[in-house]
Amino acid sequence: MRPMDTTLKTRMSPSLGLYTVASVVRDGNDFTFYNENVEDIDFDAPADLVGITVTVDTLPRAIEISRRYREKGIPVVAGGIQITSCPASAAGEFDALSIGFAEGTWPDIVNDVKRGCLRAEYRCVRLSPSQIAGPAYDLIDSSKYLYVNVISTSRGCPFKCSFCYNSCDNIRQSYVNRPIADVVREIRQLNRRHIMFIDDNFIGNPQWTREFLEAIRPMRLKWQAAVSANVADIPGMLDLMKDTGCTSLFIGLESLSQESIDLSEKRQNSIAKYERLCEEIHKRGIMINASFVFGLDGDTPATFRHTIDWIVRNRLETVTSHILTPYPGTRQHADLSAAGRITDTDQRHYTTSRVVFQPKGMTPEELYRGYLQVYREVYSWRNILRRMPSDNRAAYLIFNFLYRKFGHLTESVCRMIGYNRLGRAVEYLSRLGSKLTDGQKGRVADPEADLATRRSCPT
Ligand code: B12
Ligand code: SF4
Repeated sequence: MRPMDTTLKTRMSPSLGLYTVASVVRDGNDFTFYNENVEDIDFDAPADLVGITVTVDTLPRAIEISRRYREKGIPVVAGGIQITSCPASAAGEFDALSIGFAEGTWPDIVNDVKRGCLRAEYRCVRLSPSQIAGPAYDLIDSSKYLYVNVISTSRGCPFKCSFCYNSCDNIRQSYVNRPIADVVREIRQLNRRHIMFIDDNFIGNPQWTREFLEAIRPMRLKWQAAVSANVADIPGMLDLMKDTGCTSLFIGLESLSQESIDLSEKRQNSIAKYERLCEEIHKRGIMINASFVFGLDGDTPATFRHTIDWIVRNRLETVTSHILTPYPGTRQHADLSAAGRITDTDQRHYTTSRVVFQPKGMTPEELYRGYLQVYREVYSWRNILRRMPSDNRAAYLIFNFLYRKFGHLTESVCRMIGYNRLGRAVEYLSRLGSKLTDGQKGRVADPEADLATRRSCPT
């Protein structure tokens, strides 16, 4: 956890990666899931095969777990973002590595384990839309999490920002959407009126997004998603989002320095358009969760003050900050490594809350202090009140106070009543404060009938 986090962060939602692996080869297999953010692993429980999903910071722990199982003679396969981005970092630590999508590797892995001929590497870096599997939601123990109403509608991102895992060599396929009917079916299966789309980029193919939003319009959902900063440049997109129940958009603004943005090869971001972007989103009653990265080469100690003032002035409802972290396999990592600027190679520290490289425009201490200052000041009482929006006040106050300001108190309440119950209560309170939009009123709530009359999307 980062200094400003509580277990509300680590118990926010389950790892969809593992539940997707489970849904790929379901028949005739039993699964046990362990999430060490939530529970201990029972290493004595019987297993024929162990699969671990690995992100950058969890690699060292995944290696420890692997060793314990391998000592018992149980084969261990590692997959996920880190293994896909930088398989070399895990070489020799697992019996097999799964590079890319489980949909194309796991069936072979299971068969090969059964036949006793597991290979060292399995690879699937391209998928067609209909090959994308949905997670086995029915296997999730929802009592452990704040939210299980999380849905992934795509894989990848059309952009390749240099600090993102999407810039890695093994991420060959730039972007692929699932068939709309599959996602609609999943929403129905979850049976919830509030959905979080957790794609890297929900507008990676605007034509798909338009067709999808039209398909869910009759469901009268409230939803949120992550989008790239070009959302306001796509004609009609923000209006359609508003009309179909969008309450909040997560956007990687990353920096207020165009030099830093250009160095990150983030071509879709233009600082000159940021204020208009915020205005256009706010005008439609949608909240903004902006993400910033500090320590890029255009940043100096003055960056923090300037960014905080800008955030408050533009009344951004929520802000997520990161210290630039060079993920192995990314272009950023290659550049910093070549320049001899990586100062800490312990991946447990690669949580975006530690300085693991030598910044250019400030000292590592200034970067760390500035990062903490952003959280402290953006979420001060005064600034929470100054940033207050005119719409969605309930959701705004819940996030700013219950999650950020009084997270430890909320965490204690969760321990008493259960994380999922609190998640449900928050959803209910947020819905009270946001009405059905005009675009949603008077529509029949039968998206499948509606879909049948719609031409299928080419993606
Ligand atoms: C939702 C999400 C969250 C949620 C939920 C996290 C969770 N419990 O999983 C929250 C908000 C809590 C979160 C928190 C954080 N996150 Co996050 N998160 C995501 C996000 C947007 C989606 C993850 C997802 O569900 N994807 C959908 C599934 C289906 O895809 P998948 O996991 O890749 O799985 C596929 C393959 O990889 C493969 N696969 C995966 N696992 C395995 C295992 C085996 C055995 C096999 C065979 C195959 C396989 O098959 C799957 C199906 O195709 C990703 C971005 C992304 N696109 O993945 C970032 C991402 C994973 N997060 C990231 C980060 C940095 C964090 C934080 C550290 C942020 C912070 N500073 O606090 C924290 C860490 C919290 C923690 N330690 O638990 C980074 C990780 C970077 C890296 N290189 O490792 C990512 C990649 C974002 C990014 N673009 O940089 N996150
Ligand atoms: S827009 Fe976001 S998800 Fe896409 S490559 Fe850039 S940082 Fe990664």
